[in-house]
Amino acid sequence: MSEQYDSFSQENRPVGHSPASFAGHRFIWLLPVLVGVLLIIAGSFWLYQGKRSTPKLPTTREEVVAAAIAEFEKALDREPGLREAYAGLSKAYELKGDMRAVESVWRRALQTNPDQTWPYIGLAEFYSAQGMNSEARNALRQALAIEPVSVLQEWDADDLLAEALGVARVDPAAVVYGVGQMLRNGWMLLGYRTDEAKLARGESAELILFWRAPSNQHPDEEDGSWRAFDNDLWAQVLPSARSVIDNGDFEQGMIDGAPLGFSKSIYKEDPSVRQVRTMERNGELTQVGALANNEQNINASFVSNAFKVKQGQLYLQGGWIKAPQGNAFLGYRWIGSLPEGARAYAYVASKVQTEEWRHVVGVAKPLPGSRAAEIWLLNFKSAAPVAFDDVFFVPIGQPAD
Ligand SMILES: [Ca+2]
Repeated sequence: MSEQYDSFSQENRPVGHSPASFAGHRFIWLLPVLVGVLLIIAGSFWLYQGKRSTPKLPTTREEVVAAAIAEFEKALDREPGLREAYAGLSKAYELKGDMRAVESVWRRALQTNPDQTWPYIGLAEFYSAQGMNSEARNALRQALAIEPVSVLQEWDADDLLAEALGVARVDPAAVVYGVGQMLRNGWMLLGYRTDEAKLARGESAELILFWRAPSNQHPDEEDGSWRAFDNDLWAQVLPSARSVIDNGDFEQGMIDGAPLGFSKSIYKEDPSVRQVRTMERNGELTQVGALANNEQNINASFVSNAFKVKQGQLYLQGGWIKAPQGNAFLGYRWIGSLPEGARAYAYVASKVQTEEWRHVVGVAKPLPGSRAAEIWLLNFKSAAPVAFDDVFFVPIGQPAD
């Protein structure tokens, strides 16, 4: 029975920079812009309504704010889940100087959207701006328990995460990536937090995975790495995860005409197509594996040295791809006594074409009978170059069979 998770091509937005400080939400600059626009819209709507009913137009700032409040209230009557309307309404009350009303706007958002993180984040922002840091932390703590990935991406809530996990601290260099991959056993990998550069270099790194369990299910083996949150949410803490491939960051360059660790290919391309180049990625120069396809070589690959795999173990595979015109694949092939007719290879990202560097990731589960595996990086049916960097393949145990 084939149990591969290759049908979920993950195309995650990279979060390659640190979250904003606790007091400074990363997207805080968006709010005045958003509110400005909303005030104009609300104002125009009010003007339009006003022209029909009464010639009196809002002229003073107080009148415009009052009109905006009325419009946002109307919008919320119709759509109580409208995050932007709460943001606009809270800003309008702030302009009015009514801070108690701002707080109650977010309390209302909470009541009508109890399973969402954004009302807690709105509340945390408000408290934080008021210097009410313990209230802000409480709100964030609750948001973390609902869905930690987006909260950790938007806020520097590392200390709250450490507290929730019962550890002294979490790796400050780690970054949070969203995944959202549902496995066949019903467990969903929401995302993870790690220092991928370390993994790609072959060093061990802290890896924290966030899972949503099927209703009321627990991990099969609740060893010390699993922490239960509310809402069937589980965090899996691997203090020293390690990638099983060499030179996933391509920094060790070429050896005998191929990138170290990627001596093989599944195609017969001219060797000159397989290169290590220096390119810019996330603002830094770095060495990358390039498959410089051309009209004579439309299929090319980097195949890693084979490595052992274990049954009962899932693997997290990820990497970065740049393929402005190419057709890039990132995947793996299982090796061993595989079931009759099973397809040995699969991809966590297929047919990727991307102008900018794109982060891709997915979970792989060894086929029954597989004892080893190799990484496949392909540029398939394309006459244009593609590049790969920070490729990793990390054993992560498994929540359940
Ligand atoms: Ca590199």
